[in-house]
Amino acid sequence: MVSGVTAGSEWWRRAAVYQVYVRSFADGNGDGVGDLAGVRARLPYLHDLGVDALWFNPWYPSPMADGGYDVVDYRAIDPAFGTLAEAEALITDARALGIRTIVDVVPNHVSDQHPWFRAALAAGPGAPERDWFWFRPGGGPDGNEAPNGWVSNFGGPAWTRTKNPDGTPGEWFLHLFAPEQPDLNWDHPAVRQEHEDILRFWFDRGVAGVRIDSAALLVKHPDLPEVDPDHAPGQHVHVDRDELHEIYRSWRRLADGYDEPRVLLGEIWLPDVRRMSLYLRPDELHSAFNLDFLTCPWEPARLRTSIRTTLQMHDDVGAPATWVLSNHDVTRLVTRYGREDTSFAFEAKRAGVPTDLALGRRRARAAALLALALPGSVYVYQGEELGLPEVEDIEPDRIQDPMHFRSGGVDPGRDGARVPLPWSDTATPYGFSPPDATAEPFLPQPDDWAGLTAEAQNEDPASSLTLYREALRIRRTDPDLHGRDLRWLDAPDPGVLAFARGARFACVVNLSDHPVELLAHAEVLLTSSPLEGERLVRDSAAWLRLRD
Ligand code: TEU
Repeated sequence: MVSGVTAGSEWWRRAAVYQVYVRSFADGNGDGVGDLAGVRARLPYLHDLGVDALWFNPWYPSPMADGGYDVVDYRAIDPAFGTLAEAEALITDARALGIRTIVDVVPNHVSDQHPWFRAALAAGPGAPERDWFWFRPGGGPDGNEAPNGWVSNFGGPAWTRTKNPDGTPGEWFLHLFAPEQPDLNWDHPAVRQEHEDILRFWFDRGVAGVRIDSAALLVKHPDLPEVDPDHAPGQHVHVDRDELHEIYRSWRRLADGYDEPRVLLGEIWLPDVRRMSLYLRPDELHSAFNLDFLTCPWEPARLRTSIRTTLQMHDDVGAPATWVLSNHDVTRLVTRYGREDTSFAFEAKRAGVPTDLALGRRRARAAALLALALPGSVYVYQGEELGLPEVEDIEPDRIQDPMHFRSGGVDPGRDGARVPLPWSDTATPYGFSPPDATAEPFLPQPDDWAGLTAEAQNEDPASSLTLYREALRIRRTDPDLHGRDLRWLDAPDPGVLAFARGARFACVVNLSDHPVELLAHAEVLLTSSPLEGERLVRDSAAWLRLRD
């Protein structure tokens, strides 16, 4: 049976990849936490949706100080999620349905409970084990000042002081994220060796590729100097350093050694897209998330520029463009697009901003048709296909995300985009957990999600799920969408984006504040909102078959 799979060794060039945040996807054993049994049971859903691959957020043993991005053992599965045997069965079952698997590797840091970090702490200052990390004495007469002024991505200092084995205050260690996530020292050969072994471990188990977490952060200036805002390109003290490229060249050689070459997908947040494209040269990573598009506001000029720049810079290095509308780190689209400021910026994330969810929902549907019509690969974050909003009223004592705590409670954190999915029924747990569950979902679900369940949407022609399924079907089966081409069309209005693909496919997105006439066409393939006669209403999109 041929399903949502793209044949050939370069499947990743136009794949639709579905992101599974395991903890919140589906709970098979009733403990309120999603698990691999839950995912396996829902494979038919993912197959019907029509995706080519699944990217799993970290599923390894972890104290979950950062939702699994604090890994204790990279070669095992967290017991809350299942076993390695189940992961292997899941990889095999998915592949039998034509769905490939991508796992998340986290090379920048480990959990503070990882055996290496425990050994380094126990060994004390000066021990060789400490060289796997960045331990430094503190400044000031008592050593109680951080070794430098670097700031954590989650807020606050990027350094935490240790206690010596005898209980006295000791050295400090570097963590670009939470203190439970000490940064590894990538200048150390054992660190490099270990990660290549981890890649082989998963590649040998049949995963099709890896998503590389915080891929531009691994290498630090060996002297750990202060950040110089005027640094030369490639010379920032801890972001996007030139030395990174050699690491990824080595990973690429490893990935290319497999009969079906494995794919390297980078999470690279860089404001300079040209610098990002360097990672996508033919002997480095295959692909990277398009975070410029992800953060773009719902504005025609900004989106057009982002699309143009993306296509140009990917063409320059021969890599496929990627299109990402949301992920587990950002505000759900329906909520974001319903606000006055429709861009996404971590620094500006606030709860309680006035939001028009109906408007947001209309725009999110239109954005889906835009993203799914563009050349390259596309990512769908679980729940995006259901049109889920951000959950903004999680009680403080249920919040999990360190971003919330590290900001002193100012930042609402990312839990609102990670609430367990609603599958069926009319009240929590909405089929997320089985009927005999012993615990409630680990994050609370809203009372008003009955209409958003997969079951409620499944056969509704107007639902978000139906729109995604239909768009993914057309994207997969229409040869006009299989090339790398995109031709901008003259739009009837500056607020309209219009482009053609292949011989006769066109996508029109109306971002103006009024309805516009559709382009001349032979057939309307799909629309995100009902047409008004021949007019496309504001904040909506249409896929057309053009005339010969
Ligand atoms: O995110 C990396 C990352 O740098 C941003 O998402 C970060 O949160 C932002 O830049 C804050 O300024 C990845 C994962 O996607 C995220 O979930 C993890 O928390 C993070 O790495 C640490 O592993």
